[in-house]
Amino acid sequence: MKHYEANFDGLVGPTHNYAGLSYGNVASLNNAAATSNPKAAAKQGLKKAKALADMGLVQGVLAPQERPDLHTLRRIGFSGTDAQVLNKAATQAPALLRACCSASSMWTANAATVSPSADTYDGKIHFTPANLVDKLHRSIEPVTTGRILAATFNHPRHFAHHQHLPEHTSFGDEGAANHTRLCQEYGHAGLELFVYGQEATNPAAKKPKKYPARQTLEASQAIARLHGLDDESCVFIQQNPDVIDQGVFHNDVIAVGNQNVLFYHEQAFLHTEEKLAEIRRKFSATDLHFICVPTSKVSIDDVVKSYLFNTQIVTLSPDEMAIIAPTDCQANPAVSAYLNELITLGTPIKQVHYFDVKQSMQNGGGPACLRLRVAMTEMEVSAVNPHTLMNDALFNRLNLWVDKHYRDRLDVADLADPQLINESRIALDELTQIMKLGSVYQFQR
Ligand code: SUG
Repeated sequence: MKHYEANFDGLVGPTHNYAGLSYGNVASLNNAAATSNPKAAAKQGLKKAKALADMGLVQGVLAPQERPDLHTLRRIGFSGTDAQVLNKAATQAPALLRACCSASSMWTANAATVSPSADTYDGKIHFTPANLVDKLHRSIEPVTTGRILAATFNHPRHFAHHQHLPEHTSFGDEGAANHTRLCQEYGHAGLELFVYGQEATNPAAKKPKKYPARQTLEASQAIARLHGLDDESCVFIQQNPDVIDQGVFHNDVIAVGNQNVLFYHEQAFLHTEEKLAEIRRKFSATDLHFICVPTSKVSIDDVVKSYLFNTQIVTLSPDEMAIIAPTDCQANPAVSAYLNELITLGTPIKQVHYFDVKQSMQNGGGPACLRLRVAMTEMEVSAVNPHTLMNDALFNRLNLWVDKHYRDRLDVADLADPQLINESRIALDELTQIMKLGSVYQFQR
């Protein structure tokens, strides 16, 4: 049977804006209060997704969430009509309103952790939505994320959906952004690498001094248990706390894996040599490529600015992988020189393709943040809701939909505009019909 690694990209929602909500994420803070362009953001994302589908990869789309999140605003005591709720929040608690308006569900690398059927105890693909407790604006995502995942991967024989982990900092979980999987073929059992920022129950363990470590070891271990992964198919690695303090808020900003390739920066992890030895021991095949980028070639500052590691490594044919990079990598002299060299080094990575995803980058989300990877057999692909899979028809339909409903500029002050609620609802109601999702937004009303 054929097997694939599908990418499910988050469709950027109509309220995409720059509110500076993510302490520890340098781009989010630097662009706070800039004017956004939701229409361009959604189209940049669609273009990347379509290009990957055109490369022959299985590509899906995950629907955005409804924002402003009136349900949360009512839950915290704002009452009246929808317009009154918005108005009261805007005047009494503008920071809370901003948190309830983010289009942050676009970064589907944070939607969930996914273990493919080849790795799990029951032969199903397991999904656990990330609780995202570290950031208020993201902590309101997991329930709807779970619904969207269930409406997309909607076949109980093939897909197992778990509830997100308990909503406490001990279980801080940011999903696939801190998880990567090495394997020989996508359909073969793989080695799942869980990278965490801190140990919540061990106050003596190292952790960053300045910025938060969003992922805990306890969360990563809980996911491995839930998904029924055995010890020999997991490696738990601590992220280097010093790089978190320099703006590497998720591991996917400093490392990425695909099949038998692990591409990482020399400063990415703690106890690197020990952990690489564990990977070598547990990864049974011999042709493992550790591609380590030294600081002398690319500094942490350049890593954070360019998102060199927030690239997608995709397999185009058995001996050819490509890197899907943001144009910011091309614009950075050290990084573009490195990438030009990388494709000549004799590793499986032979091509680089650049995409303009600037609207997302300005909030700290590169190409890899915008996608959730799901390794699947041919039969599992055919069990996915077909209306979520990218093709010419869906691409054209979604572009028309964006043209019809999205604004081309949005300032933070515009989040108080009651018209934005109607625009967003009308757009998402139409989208649930296009993607045949059912009532995924119902509880938010
Ligand atoms: O959680 N930015 C997101 C970016 C997520 C990137 N994802 C991965 N690395 N996988 C975050 O920090 C900024 C929103 C704002 O400031 O308006 C934001 O949420």
